[in-house]
Amino acid sequence: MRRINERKPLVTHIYTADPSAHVFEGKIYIYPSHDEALDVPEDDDGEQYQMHDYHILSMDSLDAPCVDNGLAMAEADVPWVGRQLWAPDAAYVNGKYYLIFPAKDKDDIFRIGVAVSDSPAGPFKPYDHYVAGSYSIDPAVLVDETSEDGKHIFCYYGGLWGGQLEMWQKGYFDPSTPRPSGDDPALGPMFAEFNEDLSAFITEPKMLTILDGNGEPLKASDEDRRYFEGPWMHKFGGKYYLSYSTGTTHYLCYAESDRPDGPFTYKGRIMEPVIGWTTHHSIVEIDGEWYLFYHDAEYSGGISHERTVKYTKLTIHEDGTIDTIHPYD
Ligand code: FUB
Repeated sequence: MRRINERKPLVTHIYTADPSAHVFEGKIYIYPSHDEALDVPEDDDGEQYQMHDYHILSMDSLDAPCVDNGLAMAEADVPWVGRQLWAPDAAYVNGKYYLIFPAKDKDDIFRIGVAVSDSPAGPFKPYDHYVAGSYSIDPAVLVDETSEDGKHIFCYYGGLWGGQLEMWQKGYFDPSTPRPSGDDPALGPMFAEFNEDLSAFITEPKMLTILDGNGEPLKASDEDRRYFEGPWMHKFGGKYYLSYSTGTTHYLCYAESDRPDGPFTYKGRIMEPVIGWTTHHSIVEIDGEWYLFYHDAEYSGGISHERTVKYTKLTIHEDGTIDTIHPYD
């Protein structure tokens, strides 16, 4: 039996995508990107994703209406930003709420920025600089308060193609860098630890490895399993579960590790492809049950950059394995 809001667009007055869901102050808050119905030709660099601001959504419960809390932060508020506010996440640390977002700087290079608020709904005031040493897209933050050595604020990020991750393989930004292919090891998401006010990384960013069942790194040609974009991290039974989109093959997959920085071992598929090119999600525990927040382009009739966010129940078994969701069954 499905809940009344389950697998339905949570709001339709604006297009929303890339939902990062959290429970803050007893409510469900969703931090999406804000798609715009612009007539921009689609390309592999994601020019069709011209997003200019963020609106935070919230629900009193999974069965309550979803509320748009209005403008939370706009491109013009951020001194270092040139364009394209893509998929954000949020975190609560020491009494403050943080919006962690990717955007292109004035040189058209994706960086990661942070903005602060006293309220989970914003408005968010951005730091005047991007996080030094950050690049690429799709930050996801785990505030890990249950690790053996105290609290950590981990950031996972990175995306291929328009997300520019391949362009940093030499250690500096070079747009002509060839993409890994064939038997080359696949690129993985980036990992770094934030300081307490999320104004800087306190570790050198490093790329995470995802292994197959034989302990070999996934290959670039393994497009059904290799990382593309949209990382998320949840902890379950003391283990770390990295989930992500495979991009070109449109799956949401997951991999497991005993450590936050891997190596991770590929475990399986969380969701079959949705309508639209992109798939991007978050996983959150609400009242003792697990839910997947995701988006698709069903409401817009399949227009890839006119997406709406949805949620559905996720079944996680005691050993951490996750049942695959068929989104339109
Ligand atoms: O929303 C813009 C981009 O599309 C995101 O950063 C990717 O994860 C994909 O969903």
